[in-house]
Amino acid sequence: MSVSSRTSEVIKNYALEKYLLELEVNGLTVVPPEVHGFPLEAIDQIVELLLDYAEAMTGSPFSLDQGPERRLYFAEEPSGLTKGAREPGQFLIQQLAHKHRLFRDLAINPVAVGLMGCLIGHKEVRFSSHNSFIKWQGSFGYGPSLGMHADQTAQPLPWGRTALTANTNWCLTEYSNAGGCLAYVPGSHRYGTPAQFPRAVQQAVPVEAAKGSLIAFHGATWHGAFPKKTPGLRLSIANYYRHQSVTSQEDLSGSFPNALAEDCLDAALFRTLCGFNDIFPYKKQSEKVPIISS
Ligand SMILES: O=C(O)CCC(=O)C(=O)O
Ligand SMILES: [Fe+2]
Repeated sequence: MSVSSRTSEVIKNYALEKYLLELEVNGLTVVPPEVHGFPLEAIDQIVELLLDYAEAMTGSPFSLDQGPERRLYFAEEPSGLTKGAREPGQFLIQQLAHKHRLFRDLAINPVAVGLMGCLIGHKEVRFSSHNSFIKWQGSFGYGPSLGMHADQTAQPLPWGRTALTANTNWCLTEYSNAGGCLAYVPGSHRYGTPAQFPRAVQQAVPVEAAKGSLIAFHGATWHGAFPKKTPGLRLSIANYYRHQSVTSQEDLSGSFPNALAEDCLDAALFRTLCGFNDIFPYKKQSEKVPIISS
């Protein structure tokens, strides 16, 4: 079955019309666990895995209630959203699909992929990256800008109606304003521009959501996050998707191991979303060569 026909079935089977309407109007929607169907027990397992990776990567034990047990610092100036942060309040665990089957199963959750397909195009949607945000208490966060941005900002203007990238944030812990949840500007995907200041901060609203929720948003939607004022961890996974014509953040089409792609709930879909079947970028002569006829 093609990704396209699979997707329209998913919309019908999971009754996603309400969430599609929110994406259309607001540029973001929150899908509760009972709708997306990814089991909460699997979310709990994922949390345990991430706490273990966080300890292995930093050397500090991490707990949901306390955050990192030891004081951490960046040996080098961080880049991206955390650039200029006075002290680290979060870090990213990258390349999750390499690490455990559960992360691959999450990335191909039919509701997540269906919604991404509606924004980007069912045939054109591909993986871009699979990252976890490990965030703990800190009054600064992303600073006064709240780190507001649109994910597809690297793409040249004018942006059209079709999303060039789109994102899912899986809330592995409860999302609250004081707990440092995602911030976004409703309807900003229609402005068709990178985030503008101070408007992006003035109009930002919190995305509060229960543990296990799936937040889906358009690549043009202005978003960031509030500082985490409460103790403990805010854990999320950002499974980020792209239009086939946009470069991926992680090199999945060229170097993701085939054997791992086979080991998930839907290997054909996983391979398609990696871009294994795409003609570009080719890695050897792809056009036929004429030979001398006898
Ligand atoms: O939760 C956050 O800190 C921001 C997430 C974000 O910007 C993203 O997933 O693109
Ligand atoms: Fe983002």
